[in-house]
Amino acid sequence: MSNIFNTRLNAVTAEYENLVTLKNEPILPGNGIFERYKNPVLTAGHAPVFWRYDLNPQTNPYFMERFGINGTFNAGAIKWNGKYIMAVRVEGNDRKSFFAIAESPNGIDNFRFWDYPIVMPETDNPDTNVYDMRLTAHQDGWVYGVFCSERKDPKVPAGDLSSAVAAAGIARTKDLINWERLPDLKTKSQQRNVVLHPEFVNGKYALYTRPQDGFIDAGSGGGIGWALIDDITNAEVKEEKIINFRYYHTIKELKNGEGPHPIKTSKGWLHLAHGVRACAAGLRYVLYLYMTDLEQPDKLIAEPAGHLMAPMDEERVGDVSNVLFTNGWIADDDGTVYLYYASCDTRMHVAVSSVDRLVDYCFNTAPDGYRSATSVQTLSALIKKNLELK
Ligand code: M1P
Repeated sequence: MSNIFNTRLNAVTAEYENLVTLKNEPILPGNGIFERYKNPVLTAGHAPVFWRYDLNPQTNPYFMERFGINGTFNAGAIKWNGKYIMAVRVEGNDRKSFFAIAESPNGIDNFRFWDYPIVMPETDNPDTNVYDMRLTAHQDGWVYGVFCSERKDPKVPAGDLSSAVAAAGIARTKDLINWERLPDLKTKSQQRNVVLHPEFVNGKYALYTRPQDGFIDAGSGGGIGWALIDDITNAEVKEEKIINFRYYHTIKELKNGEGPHPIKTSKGWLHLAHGVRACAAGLRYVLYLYMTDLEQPDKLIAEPAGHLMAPMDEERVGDVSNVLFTNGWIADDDGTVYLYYASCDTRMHVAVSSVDRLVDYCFNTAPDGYRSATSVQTLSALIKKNLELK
């Protein structure tokens, strides 16, 4: 083996091991609603050395990278055999995304990828790109992965190499390794951010949807939708209604989308979503919470004003700036919630809270009054209450 091969192999391996074994710690005191953690939980550097390099000195004498990883983000999440699992959107330098499982013993650090990425079967109309998988351990016994399947728009002129069509791909598994691909969701509009509710509703599968006019524009799609599905093996949206609307001059003015499937609590279903608005710097993606009724998951019962989390510090920097996006969280049996979120389509982070704290936040943070004057009323009432304590 050449010197250069050995030197680089050792240095790259040491760098990888240092990164994946880095202990994480909460950033305190935080806002009391959740604690962010200091280090990202997954980065491109967490991709195993044997994914990125040919380890044979005969065929890679300079120990050069052979398969570049650009980002690890927008991960679904699930607790599986006592481990904290993310189904990560891994994006190669070639811009193609694929899914890979990363596992941690404690949910906050030491995430390591399983050896192989997920081999997601294709349909008769192969996807160009797949991403943003939501995992749902459904009442029917399967674990479903619902994700965005992107293909070139066949209807545009030949010179248009950007227009695309987004649809919801559906697959299911019993072991997170072998996946059965089901037909894509049939729907009148394009769809992204489609999420399977974990329980049957009126004996049917239930989906959170996000109807959109175009690949990027939500347009006339009014927000997060809801649809009951007769047959998940041939899923079709026959009726769709909006359950979480977009509003003018809010954090979700331009578009929104369900995050992971909601958590069932004694006070209702706890939902995590993203909201998007436009500004001079481009699109700004933030995370927000809302709650729906336990018996009627399509009925909104609480929604605090504004964002739960917005990009801060180095979370602002990455391939697509000013973006926080989430499609995975885990609620442990003791009520601890691990909220996994991506920054700037680049890396994954974790914030930790509890079901009780997040529900308290939802019911005790004032809803949006949609006017400056109503915000002043909310603030003044809090100030008065506090000053009267003195
Ligand atoms: O680049 C930000 C996000 O943009 C899209 O999300 P949405 O359609 O909800 O705005 C998706 O491409 C998502 O993957 C990406 O993180």
